[in-house]
Amino acid sequence: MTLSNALKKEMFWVMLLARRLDERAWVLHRQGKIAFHISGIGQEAAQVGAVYAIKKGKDWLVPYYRDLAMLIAMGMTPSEFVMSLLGKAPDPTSGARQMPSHFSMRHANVVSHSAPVATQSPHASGIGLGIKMDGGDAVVLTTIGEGATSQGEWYEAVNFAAVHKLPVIFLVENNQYAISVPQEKQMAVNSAADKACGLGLPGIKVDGTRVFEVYEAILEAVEKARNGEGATVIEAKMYRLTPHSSDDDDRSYRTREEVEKHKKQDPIILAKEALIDEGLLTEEEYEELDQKAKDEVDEAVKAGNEAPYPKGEDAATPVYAEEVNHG
Ligand SMILES: Cc1ncc(C[n+]2csc(CCOP(=O)(O)OP(=O)(O)O)c2C)c(N)n1
Ligand SMILES: [Mg+2]
Repeated sequence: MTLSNALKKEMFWVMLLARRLDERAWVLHRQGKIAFHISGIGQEAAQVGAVYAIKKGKDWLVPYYRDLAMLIAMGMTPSEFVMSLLGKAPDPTSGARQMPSHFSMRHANVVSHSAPVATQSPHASGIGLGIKMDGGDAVVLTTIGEGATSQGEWYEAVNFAAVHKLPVIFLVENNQYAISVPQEKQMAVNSAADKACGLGLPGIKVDGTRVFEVYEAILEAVEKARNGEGATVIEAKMYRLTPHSSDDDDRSYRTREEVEKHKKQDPIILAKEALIDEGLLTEEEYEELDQKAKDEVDEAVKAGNEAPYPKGEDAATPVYAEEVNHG
């Protein structure tokens, strides 16, 4: 399916909104207003391209902590994200019990993950098995960083999906670092996609800075999975443009020159240029969209500031069962 012009512009808008929201989270952290932020800056193209290739609400998404733009594409509002950053009661993920960026949206089939990296991958294969056993035609999209593909859980999950021909797309967001560890110290192959052939699956490589290329690659894998042809591993390569998290100082392990070089491949700039080249966007329209994104983020922060904190006496609800039947 080729994307309509309207959808292309919508995808760009989601990327831009996610970027401005992510940038504001850094500011809130440096102002001492939030405890923690883990950023998706530089990964928006892969995330938004992937979501537009699945059927929202029908298919399943098992994301990881960097997927802010993916969640915005799934319909999470900026204010919902800000609620989780500020630890306010309306946080839809957990009512402020979970760390920010451990996303879930029950009504949209977005499944929460745990903090140990790669534990989401077996969950995705399990959901895929459930779909297959029920005879359904939904698919599961799950994401992971390239570093976490060194974990046993990832191999187990991909192997299981391969053996049972499960409808799962394993999207690896290769941002070239696992905190301070560069890719070449993490794996002996050039791409996480190369690991797929040893497990009997196709391994596809795509430029993760180009939103429409990612969309095409994921769509092909989704159609295969929906047709009963099994799982695919896709590596979208990009660069983590920020430190690992608000608690990391990346000057200790990479040069400013390296980071600046990669800013030329910023997926927002590339998507903007692509739309301008196609005659779908002008510089003036971009400025308007950008202002709209900033205004929406301002509104979200205002709503977050005005929202109440959870009540102390509710802290353990629903973390622990109210009644436990030991019989
Ligand atoms: C099992 C486990 N080991 C270590 C950590 C600490 N940790 C959190 S994120 C991370 C780096 C993961 O890198 P990558 O998979 O490339 O994802 P990225 O953060 O670069 O998106 C590590 C080591 C963890 N959360 N879980
Ligand atoms: Mg990484």
